[in-house]
Amino acid sequence: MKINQLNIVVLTGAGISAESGLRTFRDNGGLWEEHPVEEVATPQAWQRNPSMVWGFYQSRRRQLSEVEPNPAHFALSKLAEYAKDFFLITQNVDDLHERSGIMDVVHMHGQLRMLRCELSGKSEERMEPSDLESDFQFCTCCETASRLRPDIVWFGEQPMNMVEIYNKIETCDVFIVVGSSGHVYPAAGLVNFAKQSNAQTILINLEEPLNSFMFDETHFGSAGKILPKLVNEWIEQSSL
Ligand code: BV8
Repeated sequence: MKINQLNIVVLTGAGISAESGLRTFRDNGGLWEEHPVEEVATPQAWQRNPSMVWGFYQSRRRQLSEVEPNPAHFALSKLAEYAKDFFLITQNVDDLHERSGIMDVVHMHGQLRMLRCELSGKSEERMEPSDLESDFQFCTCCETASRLRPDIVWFGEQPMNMVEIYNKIETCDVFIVVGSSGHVYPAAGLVNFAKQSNAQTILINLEEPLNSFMFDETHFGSAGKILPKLVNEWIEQSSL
């Protein structure tokens, strides 16, 4: 695969951050085991019990400073340097792709680093120590400061940047998915769109996801081991 001649789109899920120590959602010991989705990741949960939801996200926001990118993140930032065009979409809300050196990351499910004003809908980066306390935080955009919510796409809410995402997939040559169980739509359906757009589809995942039949090429195992090897092979092939 001569990656220096290819438009590459990558979609990552919680599995790429697993080796950094961030819990996935649906694996054993995953986030949803203790906190069923409907309790902490829906607008209804936020209306019903904002303190519980706020506590769930504040603990994940605080954890960001305790984790580092892993070799899988760095392999993608290396791939970005060699590909003709590289576009990274992540379902993850952590900042590990940015911290591994990738400048433009499209977070289709939002970001832990950002909080969103409930009144104006404006998002602001709020990661100072005082922003991470257990009390609710308030905006700087309204005359009377309004409560901030996590800038996260909850179930039943529309994912972000979907027009840009579909446009990029429509013209890509290769669509790679790393570390996703294929449970959540529309993210899990993007591989179908990539195939309709005649892209080669490649999966790197620990176990077989729900949508594995959609992939032309599959690599099962940990992304931190597989991805660096694959990217180096692709770079070598490009220089031949
Ligand atoms: C939408 C933010 C429409 C939260 C997340 C009823 C009403 C409305 C919608 C629906 C409905 N019924 C169904 C839907 C659609 C729904 C959906 O898909 N539900 C599923 C559960 C059936 N989707 C939505 O609601 C979406 N919105 O449809 O809007 C709309 C349209 C217009 C206008 C208005 C509305 C919104 C979905 C987004 C939800 N938010 N995250 C948070 O993060 O706190 S989803 C959540 O799951 C995470 O973002 C996560 O990224 C995502 C997917 O999970 P994965 O990333 O795949 O993680 P998972 O743990 O599942 O799997 C990890 C994988 O990694 C495993 O396969 C494992 O084997 C692998 N792995 C582990 N370790 C490694 C590894 N691989 C490699 N190496 C390793 N080391």
